Amino acid sequence: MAELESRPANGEHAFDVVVVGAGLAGVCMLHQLRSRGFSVRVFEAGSGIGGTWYWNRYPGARCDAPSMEYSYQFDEQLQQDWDWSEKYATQPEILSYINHVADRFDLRPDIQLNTRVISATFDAAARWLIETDDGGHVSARFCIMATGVLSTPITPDIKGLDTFSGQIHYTGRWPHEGVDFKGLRVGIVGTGSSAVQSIPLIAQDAAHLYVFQRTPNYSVSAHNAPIPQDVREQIKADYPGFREQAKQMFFGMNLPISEASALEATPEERERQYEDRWAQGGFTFLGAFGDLLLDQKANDTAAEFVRNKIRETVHDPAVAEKLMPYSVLGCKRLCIDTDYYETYNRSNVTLVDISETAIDAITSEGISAGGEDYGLDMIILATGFDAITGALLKIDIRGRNGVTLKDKWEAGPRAYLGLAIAGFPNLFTINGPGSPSVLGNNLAAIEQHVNWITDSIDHLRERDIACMEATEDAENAWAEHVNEVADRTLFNACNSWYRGANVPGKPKLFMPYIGVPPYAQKCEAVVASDYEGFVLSDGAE
Ligand code: N01
Repeated sequence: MAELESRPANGEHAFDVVVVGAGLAGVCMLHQLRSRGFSVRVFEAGSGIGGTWYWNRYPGARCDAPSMEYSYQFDEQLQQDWDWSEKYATQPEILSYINHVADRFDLRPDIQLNTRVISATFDAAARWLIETDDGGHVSARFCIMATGVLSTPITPDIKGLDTFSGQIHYTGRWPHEGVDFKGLRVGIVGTGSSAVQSIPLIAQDAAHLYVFQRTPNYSVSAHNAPIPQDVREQIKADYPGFREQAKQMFFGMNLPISEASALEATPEERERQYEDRWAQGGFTFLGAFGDLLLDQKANDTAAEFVRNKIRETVHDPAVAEKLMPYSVLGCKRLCIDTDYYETYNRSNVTLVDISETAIDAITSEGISAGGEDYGLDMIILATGFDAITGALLKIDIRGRNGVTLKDKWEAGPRAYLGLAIAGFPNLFTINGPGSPSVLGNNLAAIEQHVNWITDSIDHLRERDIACMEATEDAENAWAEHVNEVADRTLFNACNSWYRGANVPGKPKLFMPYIGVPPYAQKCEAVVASDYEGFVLSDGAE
């Protein structure tokens, strides 16, 4: 094996690769690199591995992609041996799966927990110098950011937040010991996926639950259930074929999208299709017609169908009306629920509409909104994340000539293929801005990136090339293309976190790439053309 190091290793603190984050991405990255003989150190801020599934322990947390797909595919025996219990796995089950993988492949010795990376600096010798919050320093030829796309919770700017005398919990930083709601008056702020998953379970225990809703979201029933044995066996009989089929699907998961147009269908046919997809549950609803995310009028028909489901489910028409979104269905990530709308029929649940009045303040006693004071013992903030770029920009990343990533991305994030950034050689981002990442099966997207990065680093080693860097031209052209594709759809039609619209001051730019198969083809074409859009060099300035 050719040596990667072009200068003497800096004692035991020099690695071929440093990986930041030990969630699903970091764990997979470590395994793939180590299996090719690279020395790797993974740093993880948490006291355990798992990333999203380590932090988000709120009641009801589970994946919204089917578990038979939301799992690694790099090892056939692993996917044969592991049995998911339900169609959509719970957070504890996913976390135990990640821990199983770490043990099975003996990954823990290369993962340093309780250690946050605070800076990464590209030096004159073409190495990344990594500084950690425990005062540690290591160097590596390559630095891979596996920092997660939804890993930096937002603290909402609400007056008096620090004056509340009861408990405050963030869904994205849930206490490991769990939370007891019994007999408590609980207020939850936010109605995105985290709230939609947790509200039905909190309502079962709390004395009273107040839901503070600024914007209603569309939610589709998961119809979650144990995975029937025959379905499990059928998939396992040809797991690689099942994965391959998913890769050909537009969102990279087995979510068939009809080619038919909602507008050309008769009202009866539309209703039949929507009912059929609704009964299947989950994201499959979005595939009922091919034009739902392309044509406003087509989208309106699906949106009205969901509003009718809300009308049918929620007994109080005034509450039902408040729960109905009138925005474009799907331009914010659809929520997938179990008994969400049904929960508003409980006598111990109150929906507080703050769309017009906002929350005036949090006081020591509770929440004041719309001239009313809601006395509370506990506040839960399900207020979302600084998505896709938040975790990257928390680290002081400096590329060539000391340029910081923060400055480079001042007007909005740009990354070639969502993988690499001009001016930041040998730095890779897993599921970075400009890659499909959250628009589909996030774990399949992770694995595609991990494989591409591993192959690229291996390729550099074989050819004895020190540095790989995206060009600005390629990066700019890709960023334009990402937005052009988004503009052809309805995805830009609302203030979603896909566009950074949920974070005050964040540039509004559509971040994920829409379309898994064309994206994967582009990544393959780049390799086939000897890394078009990259400069491969000896690393000299
Ligand atoms: O966050 P969100 P989330 N006052 O940003 C409200 C993934 N996920 O954690 O819409 C009052 O969707 C905000 O209101 P508005 C999934 O991809 C996956 O729920 O800005 N309200 C909104 O209602 C998901 O899309 C799973 O008006 C305030 C809510 O808080 C993504 O994570 C499970 C406020 C935030 O919703 C994010 O979901 C959970 C304020 N000051 C999450 N500030 C799976 O199933 C914010 N809000 C895998």
